[in-house]
Amino acid sequence: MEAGEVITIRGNRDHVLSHGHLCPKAIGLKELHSDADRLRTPLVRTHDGRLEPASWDDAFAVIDRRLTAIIDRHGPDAVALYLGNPVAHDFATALYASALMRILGSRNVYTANTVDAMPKFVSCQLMFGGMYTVPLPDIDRCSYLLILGANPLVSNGSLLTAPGMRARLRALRRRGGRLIVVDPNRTQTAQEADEHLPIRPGTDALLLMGLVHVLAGEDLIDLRRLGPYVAGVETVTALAHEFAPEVVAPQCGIAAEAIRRIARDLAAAPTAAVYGRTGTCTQRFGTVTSWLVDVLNILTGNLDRPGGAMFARPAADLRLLNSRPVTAIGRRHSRVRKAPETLGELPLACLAEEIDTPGPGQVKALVTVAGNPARSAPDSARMIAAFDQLDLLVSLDLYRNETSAHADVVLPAPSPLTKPHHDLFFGHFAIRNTATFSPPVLPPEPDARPDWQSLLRMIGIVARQGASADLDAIDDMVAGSVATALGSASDGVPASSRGPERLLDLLLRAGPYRDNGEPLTVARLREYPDGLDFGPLTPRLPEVLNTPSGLIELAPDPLVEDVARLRSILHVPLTNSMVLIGRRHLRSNNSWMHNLPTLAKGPDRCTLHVHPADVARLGLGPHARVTSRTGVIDVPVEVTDTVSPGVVSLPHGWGHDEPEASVHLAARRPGVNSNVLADSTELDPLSGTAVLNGIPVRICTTPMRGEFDEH
Ligand SMILES: Nc1nc2c(c(=O)[nH]1)N[C@H]1C(S)=C(S)[C@@H](COP(=O)(O)OP(=O)(O)OC[C@H]3O[C@@H](n4cnc5c(=O)[nH]c(N)nc54)[C@H](O)[C@@H]3O)O[C@H]1N2
Ligand SMILES: Nc1nc2c(c(=O)[nH]1)N[C@H]1C(S)=C(S)[C@@H](COP(=O)(O)OP(=O)(O)OC[C@H]3O[C@@H](n4cnc5c(=O)[nH]c(N)nc54)[C@H](O)[C@@H]3O)O[C@H]1N2
Ligand SMILES: [Mo]
Repeated sequence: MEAGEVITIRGNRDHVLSHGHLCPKAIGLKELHSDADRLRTPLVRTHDGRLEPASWDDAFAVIDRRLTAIIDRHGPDAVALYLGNPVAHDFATALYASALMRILGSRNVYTANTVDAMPKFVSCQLMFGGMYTVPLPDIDRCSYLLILGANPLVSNGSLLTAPGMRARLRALRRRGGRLIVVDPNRTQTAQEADEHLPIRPGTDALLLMGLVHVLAGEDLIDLRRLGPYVAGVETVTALAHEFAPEVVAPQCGIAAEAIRRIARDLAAAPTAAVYGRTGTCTQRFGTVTSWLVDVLNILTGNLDRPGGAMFARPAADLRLLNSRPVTAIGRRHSRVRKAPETLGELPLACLAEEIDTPGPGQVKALVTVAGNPARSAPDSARMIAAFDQLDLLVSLDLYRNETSAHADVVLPAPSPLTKPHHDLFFGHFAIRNTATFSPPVLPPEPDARPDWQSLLRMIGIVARQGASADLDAIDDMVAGSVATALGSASDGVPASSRGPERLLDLLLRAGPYRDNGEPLTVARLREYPDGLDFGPLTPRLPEVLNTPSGLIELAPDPLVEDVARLRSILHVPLTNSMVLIGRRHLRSNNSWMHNLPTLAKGPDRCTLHVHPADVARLGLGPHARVTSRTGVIDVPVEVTDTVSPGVVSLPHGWGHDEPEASVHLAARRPGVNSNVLADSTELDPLSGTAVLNGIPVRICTTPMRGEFDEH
């Protein structure tokens, strides 16, 4: 900093977790802060249909009037809430958004989970009794790492907070370990590996069943110390019986011999971990695949031991707030297609139809918090059309993006550099137990309000106290409910401070760590700007389990039942139709950060990767037309043999061509919205998660529309 200005952003070498590693997106925060397109004042839609700047009071007066009328007339279910990905990155927004969710009491709660990690959360809920009880590959100590459907070199690790992934994976190989990557794309991570297995999209569950089959058939199962804690081993091995490597190989596109070899290596490795991420989740067998990943960790005795797949012990543990019963799946159903709720929310793929299908219980108002469903949700063309049928759309966002462009009221989020930070959510998924509280770098900008204050005012409105409610009283109520949820783990609500730090304090005090014998608090964390290090992950069984039996459920009924669906694809004849998968880029972040010069520069990113053999076979030119059951797009072709034949890849989050949006730099190279191709009726049934990878498509050559326009 110099004279109140950010000069440069660099990593903190002394930080206990990052050791100075920075993702390029962090460097982008400087440009985000000064981006003229970033919203600095609320916007309200005027009578002639334009979004115009307004005062906070006027914006909330509009929300109060219209939201109250909708709830009065139609009840709380008429109000839907969508929480986007960045909510998980902001402890304050996350805590107040869940309070809003609770107090609103609508069944129409949606989050980015059902286009992301919900399958893993469901499998962990069923197996271990907690959605955040997620095994993490202990990559710094393991000697064999099998990665499926993840590209941590680009994503920086997902449900796996481990800064500096390239160095960690190289260290694994330097110490004699092996890295195997299963991915239809030869990604940057696959290029670092000892072996890359290009799997046919959506068939990982078959491969994993094949591995279980070999472990069982060759007497390689060794639970080690897990024996007393595991139920259902025989059920799982019996299920795997018919999935011999020779049977699954043709469907997966991976040789039976390779499957047998991997099973043997996995069993023989001194320590090993299996890890799967979005490629194993946002596909038709998401939950079964996520489950089988951990079945392998368990059958090889690698769960909960150093070098295997371990559980974090976060300083602030969200599980203390929410010890859901295992039955928290399918208690309610969506109105239109009767899709089951999972872990308190409905599938994002159902939201558009809940808005555009008339009848009792129809969604009339939508509040989006840090999300862009116009680009992130499947069949997003229908989603966008549905926005315009709402009586009220309120968006909390940094930008007038493709979603907030349709809003009636937009509430601007503050620049990240003006916010404090604590990794509340990601503490549950970090490779090492640490805690940091980072105060804001810059003071608040004039007239800026943090998201949590906007949410608090919304809580006041849905609690029928109007736009001028006593916010302190509401905040005390929120803190009281957190303290109550923490139960005996909490010693009550200190009245001295208010706001998100008080909520975080309650969680930290109830957590497992002490500092010099004193409870951990935000004030104490502030004394350690480089973070507090609680050491490497340590074994947590059986104390971490929260299943009714107190055991690890290796064969929960819903998963066992879903194997029937897996069985049904075993002998389906193979076709040579093309399938579409996604792709991420180091200098992009889902649908945003495309407006920042340093991150946006370089070659066009929104291209269709096509294998040379397919280019030749389909006679493709420089542009292709991609058609799915739900949509059509025209996109530039990039010929590359990194992607498997029969598979094409396209990143999501592009298509910055919405006329009402205001992202000027991004709009210069808008790209196309891949999610018009994703079919919102295709879900992983157990988790309600959309199938975003493995979408059947037809591809033909086409001139870009722009080329015609120019002539
Ligand atoms: N086809 C396909 N679709 C996908 C995926 C895929 O791989 N393929 N990936 C899926 C995944 S994993 C995810 S997580 C979702 C993401 O989907 P979403 O969460 O719906 O969308 P994002 O693109 O992350 O947009 C986040 C928005 O939050 C805003 N924002 C950033 N920080 C803040 C803040 O502090 N406060 C507020 N109020 N706003 C903020 C940004 O400006 C941006 O507009 O997309 C999913 N969709
Ligand atoms: N730079 C950057 N970092 C990010 C993000 C970003 O947009 N940009 N997004 C963040 C978010 S929200 C998330 S959720 C994480 C995601 O983190 P990751 O899951 O690590 O990242 P992806 O690139 O989505 O990796 C998914 C991989 O699955 C592969 N795949 C597709 N279909 C299949 C299949 O059927 N089977 C198998 N085995 N593989 C398949 C794809 O080719 C891809 O390489 O990244 C986060 N980090
Ligand atoms: Mo995500």
